[in-house]
Amino acid sequence: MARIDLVTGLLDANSVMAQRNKDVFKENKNYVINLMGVPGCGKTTVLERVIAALKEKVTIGVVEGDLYTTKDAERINGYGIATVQINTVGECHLDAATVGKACLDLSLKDIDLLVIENIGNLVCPAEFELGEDVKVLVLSVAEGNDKPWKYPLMFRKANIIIVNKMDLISYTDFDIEQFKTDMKEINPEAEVWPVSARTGAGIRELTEWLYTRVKRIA
Ligand SMILES: Nc1nc2c(ncn2[C@@H]2O[C@H](COP(=O)(O)OP(=O)(O)O)[C@@H](O)[C@H]2O)c(=O)[nH]1
Ligand SMILES: [Mg+2]
Repeated sequence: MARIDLVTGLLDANSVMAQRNKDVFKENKNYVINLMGVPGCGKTTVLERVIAALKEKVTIGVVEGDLYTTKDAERINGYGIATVQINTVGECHLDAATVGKACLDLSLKDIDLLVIENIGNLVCPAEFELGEDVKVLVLSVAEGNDKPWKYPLMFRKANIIIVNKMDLISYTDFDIEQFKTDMKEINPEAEVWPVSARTGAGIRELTEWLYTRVKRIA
């Protein structure tokens, strides 16, 4: 019983901070993505593709969540993008207060698109709002068709699901049509974008969609 109260309290406190972040993002006209998915699904690689496609058109900022290292932030910095690193030191998700604090190191008023790469995990990040406009989940074809059913909260909360590593699909038993059918049941509102961050297939459609969204509020 005590554990349940503690968890509820934590989530309530997080919601207050998430709303505060939302207000700040709105004031600064930032379109904010919470980028989620398991370790290795391709979050950073997809982000690199998006940056390469959009960095001349919109100003991008990135918050990189990682357990211990700065490896992803170094990759993103290589593109000349303002990046802040959060090391959670074992925590399996980012929370709104930590993100709000990290954003103090970014010039939000100059940023159109802010991407927050969350900790690789299909469980906890789904529960913690960060003040984002959109939750983007990356699922790679190597993860299997059972994942929406095994992690329903994440798949219910995601607004966009990027099915990545389509270049590898013939080596797996992943069935994209079955996935779309499952998603119609679990979360019919979610948009499904099959891409390969390796070959670039599907990336143009994704970035065009994103560009329209960013422009709408910038
Ligand atoms: N074949 C293939 N490999 C990919 C693709 N996207 C990412 N990878 C590889 O998957 C690994 C993990 O990618 P990364 O972006 O670091 O994943 P993250 O942990 O989710 O950020 C790296 O070796 C990438 O080169 C893809 O579309 N196809
Ligand atoms: Mg990464």
